[in-house]
Amino acid sequence: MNVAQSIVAGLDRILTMELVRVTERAAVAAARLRGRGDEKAADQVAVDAMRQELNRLAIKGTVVIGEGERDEAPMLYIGEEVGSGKGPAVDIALDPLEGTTICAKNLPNALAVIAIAEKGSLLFAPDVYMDKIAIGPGYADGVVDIDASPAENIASLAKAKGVPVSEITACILDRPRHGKLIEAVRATGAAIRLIGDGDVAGVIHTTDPDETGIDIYLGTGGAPEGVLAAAALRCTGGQMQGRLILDTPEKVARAAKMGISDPKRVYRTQDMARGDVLFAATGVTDGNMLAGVKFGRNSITTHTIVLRSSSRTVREIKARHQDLEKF
Ligand code: VTB
Repeated sequence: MNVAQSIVAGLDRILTMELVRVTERAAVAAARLRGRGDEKAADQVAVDAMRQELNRLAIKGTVVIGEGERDEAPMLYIGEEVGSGKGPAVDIALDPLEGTTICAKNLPNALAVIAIAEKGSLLFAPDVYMDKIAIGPGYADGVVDIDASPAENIASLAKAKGVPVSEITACILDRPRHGKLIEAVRATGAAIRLIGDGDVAGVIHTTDPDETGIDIYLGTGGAPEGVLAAAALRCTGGQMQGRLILDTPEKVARAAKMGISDPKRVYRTQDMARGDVLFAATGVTDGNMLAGVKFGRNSITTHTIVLRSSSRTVREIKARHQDLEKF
């Protein structure tokens, strides 16, 4: 390792812990508005809180996946410069409240999420749908394929896992557009966990099937959420493939403006999140992997997972915050 590399590695290590504060802060803000039926308000407080904490980090960050285009999001918009400006140039993908509806209804798996990567290494994805397939670590490359049928993928995964197909559970967003997919998966005998929102969590859940009960994620969701999930999988291992759904000339043109010349391209995990990647997610509501924020009489408890691709370290941080003024 040369000097420059060791400096980068050192900065990364510090940033790993710093990132935890960023998602913790956003999660606590959103959690205060859990179950209030107001998606927008919960999202807004999470955005404010995340931005405030992010601007304390010693980075020269550019938001590449954010709250929207500059004209539609006043804060954390795509292209916004964040951080103190003193430090490494990094790309940032974020979702201060992934699952605004989940939070508003106080259902499982709402998260505050962020990924940081070396400049130029996160896919600059337009806000369109992405077809996604993901499985956890420990499988040979190519066990599943976005172009294979659901039946083929599930049979192949079951074989690789050494279990009957009936012991495989697929996670799918509960949407009318997934009617055929759901039918096809059910026909195999596999189980489905239908989720209302939150496919970043859905994809990440494939990385720990023993804990979450999810073996495979299938279906279409937001492309920005796809990049965030890919960043997590880069750190934990696991395989993800995604293809943007550019089904109108307008979407093809929008993607082209962002540098996407092949509208049919299949992106693998490492195509969506290259180089050194850090990822953090804090639970807002209780979920399969992360507990939600707990408000005690004199303290607030948060549960965060923080990942680093270069070392493949998976840290879970349960924090009891007693200085409540900062929240
Ligand atoms: C998913 C889901 C998100 O958007 O990506 C979904 O994970 C896709 O859009 O939590 P539709 O709701 O149109 O299906 C969210 O629900 C919101 O970002």
